[in-house]
Parts: sequence; C-alpha cells; structure tokens
Amino acid sequence: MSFFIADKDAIKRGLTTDIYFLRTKEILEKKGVSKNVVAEFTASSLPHGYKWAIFAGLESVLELLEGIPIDVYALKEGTLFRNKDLRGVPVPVVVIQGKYENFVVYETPILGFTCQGSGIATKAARVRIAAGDLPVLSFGVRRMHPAISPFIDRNAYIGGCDGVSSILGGEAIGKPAVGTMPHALIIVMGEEEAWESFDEIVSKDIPRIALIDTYGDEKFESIKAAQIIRDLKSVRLDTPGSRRGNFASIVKEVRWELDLRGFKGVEIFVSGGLDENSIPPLKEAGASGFGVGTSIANAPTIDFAMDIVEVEGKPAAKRGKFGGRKRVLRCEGCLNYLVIPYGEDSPATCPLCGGGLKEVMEPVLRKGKRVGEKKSASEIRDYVLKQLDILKNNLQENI
Ligand code: PCP
Repeated sequence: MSFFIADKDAIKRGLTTDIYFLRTKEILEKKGVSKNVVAEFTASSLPHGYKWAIFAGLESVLELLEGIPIDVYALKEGTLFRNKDLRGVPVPVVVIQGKYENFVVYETPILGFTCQGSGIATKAARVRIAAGDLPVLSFGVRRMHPAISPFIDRNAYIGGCDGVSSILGGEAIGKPAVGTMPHALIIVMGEEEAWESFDEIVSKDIPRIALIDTYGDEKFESIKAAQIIRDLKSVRLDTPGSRRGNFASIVKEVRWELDLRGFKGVEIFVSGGLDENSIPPLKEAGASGFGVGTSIANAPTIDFAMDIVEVEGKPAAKRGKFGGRKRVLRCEGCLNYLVIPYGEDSPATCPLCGGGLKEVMEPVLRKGKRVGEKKSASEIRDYVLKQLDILKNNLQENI
C-alpha cells in the first residue's frame, strides 16, 4: 500500500468499505436474504449554514458502480442543490435501486467521492462568487494527500476556479496547469536574477507574474519588478501573516504607486490564506487575481448519508428520514427544490417565486450501463457558472 493509498482496483473491490458492510453482505448471503431496495443520498445539513451546495464526485461514483446490475439516478454533476426543499424535505442527490447485496460494500466510497467532491466544488463556487469575474487559481493540492490532487483540482475547477496548479489536475480538466513562481526560486537565485531568468527561460505564453514579497516591501519591490520585466502581467503578493496587517491597504498602496509610475497595466495577484470572506476587500482594493489553496482543498465536506427508503416496493425509512421513492423538482427561477412522492403529480409552478419546475433527478446507470454522455470538466463548470448567475440575482437571500 505505497503512500498508504487505495488504488483503483482496491476501491473497486470494496476494500475501502467499512467492515460492518462486509459483515452485512455475509449475513445477507448466508441467510439467503436478497431484497430489492431503493437507497437515497441526502445531506441533513450544509456546512456553516450554507444555503446551497454544488453536487460533485458523480463521475467517480459512476466509474465505481459501472458493471454492477443496479439502476442509479442522480442530479447532474455540478448541480446547485439545497439540502432541504421548500417544505423541509431532504433533497436526494443520488438514488440507487436494485438488490442491496449488489452495492452494500460501496456506500463508503460513494460517500467519500460525493462528500469531499461536493465540499470542494461548493467552496470553489463560493470563492468564485466572491471574486466576481476576476481569475481564481486553485493552489491547494499541497495541503492534501498527493494521491487525490487530480480529484481536488477537478472539483475546484468544476466549482468555478479558472485554473489549477497540479500537473495531473491539469490533465483531469483537460487544461495546462497554471502557476507563478515560488519563494524558493527567489531565495536560491536572488530576486532580480530570478525574475529575469523566469522571463528569459519560461515559454512566452506563460504570464509573467513576479513574486515580490520575499525580502522587501511590497510597494518598492512591485515598482522594481515592473521596471525590470518588460511584459510584466502582474506582481504576486503572498505577504506572510506576521507582516500582513491590513492586506487590503497594502494592495491599495501598491496599486496607487504602480499607477503613479505609469504601470497601470501591471496587475496585482494575491495569495495565502484566502477564502470567500477575505477576497471582497482585496478585490475592492485593486487586486485582480487570487491564488486560493487551503480553504478550497481542505473545504468542509458535505455531510451526505445513504438511507434505504424502500424495500420490495414498500416505504421503509428509519426514524428521521422520509420513506419511499421520490420525484425531485427544482425551480429554474430561484433554484429552490420540491420533493414529492414518486407517482404524485407535481404543482405547475414554484410555490415561492412562481417559476417553472423541472425534474432534476436523471437516470445515470441502467443495469450497470451508463446512460447519457460523459460531460467534460469544462462543460460541468459552465453549468455551475450558469446556476451561480441565477443565484446572484438574489444574492443576500442565497449566500
Ligand atoms: C503559498 C503557495 C500557495 C498559496 C500560498 C496558497 O505560498 O504559493 O500556492 O496558500 P493557502 O493554502 O494559504 O491558500 P508559499 O507557502 O509562500 O509557497 P511558495 O513560496 O511556494 O509560493
């Protein structure tokens, strides 16, 4: 188990499952119990009182379950969802129908993919809203186990980041990895030597972003970098916490001094400890791009749980859960949800805003065979951005 990771084969063989599921499988088999069930995945709450989240991790779930004789329904990957509908009924994001023994050992990995994937995509979407149209780059894979770097970067991108820093993350989204320069280069070569060597050696299509906070004051180092690098796109401020004081004021000052000297075209890129709360004042101060790491890569997971809600066609939910198969409808106007029992007619319009209601639970696996086209990370990201635009129409209510 190099690096103490489970490889694809181990995950597919159910070796990452919780042991009690293996024992459950053994008991069912030895007792000859084989029941058709309906199991749904819902979140009883969202982190920090979030009013919405982005559903992600589905592609990995389908890769896991493909070939198993079950039917799976799910929200499209990237769907903005609420954990409860307008009447407080939990919103299913994935539904599995079939013989329980066929998927009993996969509850754990399915939850892993969706809880963490959706957590990362949701945080990235919140940062996306905070940054507006300014670029946000995902710099966080260094904070987590490298084995899941592509997973982290793909979900950060789906959630709204414009680029990702890891090589395999770039592959996972079909775009080249992005980045600036590390303090290490400056420390080993010296500041000006490092800036000039980057400009001399790195291929011309890579934006020239000079890191300026290694040794000196942000203002004077920014001016120096702008004077030295002819096509300087931006200076990067990654001011250490001990020197940060009011970071927005530093950005404002640097902006003023660069403009004063005719470097209006040189932008200010900031990184280090950023999230959806620290970005707005920096944007206000004149920052024009953000490198976000920990807050996205180490985002709070979405607390999904799987519950069997029907056995052999009869409602069978445990206490605290809602029984029976369900229809999941979403208002395309306010992105609120309505969950109704399967087979029941749906109201014509959204009881809150009068908007049109759309069925959003779709078949994704039929008897283990994929249904529908595989979407690229960029297509899923575009879908997320469209929904965030709808959300922005009534921001206060939705953040
Ligand atoms: C960090 C590195 C990460 C940024 C900041 C993310 O700077 O550049 O990409 O930080 P966050 O996790 O706090 O959001 P350093 O640690 O100074 O590393 P380097 O010198 O390599 O840029």
